[in-house]
Amino acid sequence: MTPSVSIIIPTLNEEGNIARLLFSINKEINYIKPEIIVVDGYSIDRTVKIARDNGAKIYFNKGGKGSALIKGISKSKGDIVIFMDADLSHKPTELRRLISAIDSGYDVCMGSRFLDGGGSDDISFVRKLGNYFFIWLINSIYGSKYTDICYGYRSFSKKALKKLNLKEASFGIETEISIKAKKQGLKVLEIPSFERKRYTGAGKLMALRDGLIILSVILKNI
Ligand SMILES: Nc1nc2c(ncn2[C@@H]2O[C@H](COP(=O)(O)OP(=O)(O)OP(=O)(O)O)[C@@H](O)[C@H]2O)c(=O)[nH]1
Ligand SMILES: [Mg+2]
Repeated sequence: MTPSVSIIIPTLNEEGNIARLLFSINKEINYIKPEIIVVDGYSIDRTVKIARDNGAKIYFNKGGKGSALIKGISKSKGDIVIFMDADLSHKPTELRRLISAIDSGYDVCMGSRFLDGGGSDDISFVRKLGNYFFIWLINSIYGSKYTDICYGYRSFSKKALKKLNLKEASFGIETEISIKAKKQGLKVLEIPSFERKRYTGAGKLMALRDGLIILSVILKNI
């Protein structure tokens, strides 16, 4: 049976990216007829109009990327839920693997840029160092074997999302997921993923501010 799939896309001023993304998602997995949920942080550009015109369901949310994803979860109907950025960093050609992992019984499937076959055109030296530090810290504290922590291209079973009961409003949400998934003994699969450079527009993550937030998420979940 074809699984029902919801793709949640948080957006903040992504007018130059969103149509291209929605088109390529459809091209890749049109046969599944995924539910596409865009949760917008009150963009001041044409993101919302373009997303709506291209068939997405639109919701609005104040707060950060994390709270947008949490809102999307509460609205989603699919048995499989996927988080995907709007800036074309996440390749739609990897969607099928994210879906089949959950379909075959995993609770969570996480794209990893640092597994063989993965990579990134989008990560600066400073961010890479920060990522390695956080991966080491989490694996040391929680006894996990993650190869990537802060990357947002992931899929979930609906049941796993309920259990995870996510709370982080910020860019710390991926870290919260990784920690809680390990603590709760969820069945997690990492797959190699290649992160492309954002296609156009400005990134919203600020390395120092968000690095400190991620650190606080790690410490408060101990
Ligand atoms: N709704 C909502 N979406 C957000 C917010 N901040 C970021 N996003 C979206 O979350 C996704 C990831 O944000 P990015 O700015 O691409 O973060 P990043 O990939 O670390 O940064 P770049 O490498 O510069 O692209 C994108 O789809 C953004 O539009 C927010 O406050 N609200
Ligand atoms: Mg990005």
